[in-house]
Amino acid sequence: MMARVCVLLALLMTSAVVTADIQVTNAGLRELIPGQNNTVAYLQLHNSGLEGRQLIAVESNFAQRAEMHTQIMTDGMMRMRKLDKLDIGAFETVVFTAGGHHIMLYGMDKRLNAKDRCLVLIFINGERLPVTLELQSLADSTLKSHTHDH
Ligand SMILES: [Cu+2]
Repeated sequence: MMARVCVLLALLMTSAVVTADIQVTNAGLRELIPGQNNTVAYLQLHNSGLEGRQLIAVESNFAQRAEMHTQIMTDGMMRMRKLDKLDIGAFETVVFTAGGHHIMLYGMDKRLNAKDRCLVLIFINGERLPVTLELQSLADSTLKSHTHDH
């Protein structure tokens, strides 16, 4: 069922006109910590188009809710804040990574180990860009520094 959703999303993508402007790389999903049902996804977006783009939401087929977050330093503490929109200027690269922007996934179901994990990036012009996330093991040292206790 989930795999069929991914195929459908991919078909929607090919019918969109302007998705070629956004290239997604390093799209990864951190493996769920035992006992938790929230995790994070990271990716890198590059806008190769002449016009700025605005990301306004994210959705996923495996979590109840997905949000864009950033981390800011407040009173010497790193805190997370929800991003309602994110601009990607012409020729700009925006990186979601540990310690910075990230995609928060809440209420993960038991299908985490299914082969396909689709995240859909939703732009202000209505365009939906599906991204397949690679599952990244907790042992991957590049992911260890992120904590999410909110
Ligand atoms: Cu967060």
